[in-house]
Amino acid sequence: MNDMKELLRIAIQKSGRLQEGSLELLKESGLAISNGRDQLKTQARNFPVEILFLRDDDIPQYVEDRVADVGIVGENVLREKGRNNELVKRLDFAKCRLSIAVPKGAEYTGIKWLQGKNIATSYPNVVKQFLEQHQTDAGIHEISGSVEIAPGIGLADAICDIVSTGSTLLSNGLREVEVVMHSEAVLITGPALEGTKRDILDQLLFRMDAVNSAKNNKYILLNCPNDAIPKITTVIPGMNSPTIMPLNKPGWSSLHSVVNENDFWAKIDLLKACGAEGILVIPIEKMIA
Ligand code: PRT
Ligand code: ZN
Repeated sequence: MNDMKELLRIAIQKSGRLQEGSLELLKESGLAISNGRDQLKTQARNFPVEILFLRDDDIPQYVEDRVADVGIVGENVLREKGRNNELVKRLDFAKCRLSIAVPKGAEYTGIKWLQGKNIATSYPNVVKQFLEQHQTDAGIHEISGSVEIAPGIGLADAICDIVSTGSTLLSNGLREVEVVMHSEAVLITGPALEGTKRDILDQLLFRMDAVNSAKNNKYILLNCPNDAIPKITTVIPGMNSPTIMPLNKPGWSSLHSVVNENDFWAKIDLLKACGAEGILVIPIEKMIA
């Protein structure tokens, strides 16, 4: 019998903006990994996974070529470089957008303003597709870094680059005028992953779901008069239904539930309006529906 254990090989960024978030997600999914400096690869001690550390731009190709089975990259890189890759899961970190920016003083009138102009970018394929979609013909000048200085030195009329807070654009006298795409870190696979590797990936995805739902939700405890319970239950129904426990004070209960991070503040206001008091909100570590 072949006792060589099959491993799922996961490619993540060696260093840069995706590295920390990728490692954190894998660790929170229960993988015991040590990431020494200058390591090219490492094996999880308690899960059949090997991590490869690579440049993010190379990851879609390595995954396609089966050097790695799955990878974590920005959606922007996937769109630019990926051909035979499948987006398996959005990972909810490294959020940014790929945008077109023009010099602050330019009288930008809309996408047609770009007609006949020159755009500097590290994302020629994405920009080409965007221009085609908007039936606009512009020159694309591919550069690999410091794209934001291109208009200032007369290399281009506009740029297309990653924007997060927008402060890089601002300090280079540029103004964001079109969002070409929104991006976040994503998990990708190559063509049709099967067998043991597929099973390992499914286990890992299950864990990642538990980690991410926990992050997006909070455990909430509050006190309320008993007659407010039905109304509060409609505001925070929880995973199944809230838990109700009597307070020592007649006519009052303690209600426990789960609330989503996104509409958290709006719900707190509603709960207060229903008569809730003593509201406690506690982080959840893992959440399995
Ligand atoms: O060495 P390697 O090739 O692996 O890394 P890299 O230099 O190509 O990539 P890296 O580490 O800079 O970014 C990796 C991924 O992080 C990107 O592909 C995006 O998906 C994502 N991401 C999220 C970002 C940003 N936020 C971001 N702010 N990538 C780059 N930036 C740049 C932006 O271009 C600007 O120049 O950061 C600068 C600051 O942004 P502002 O708008 O906050 O000023
Ligand atoms: Zn890169």
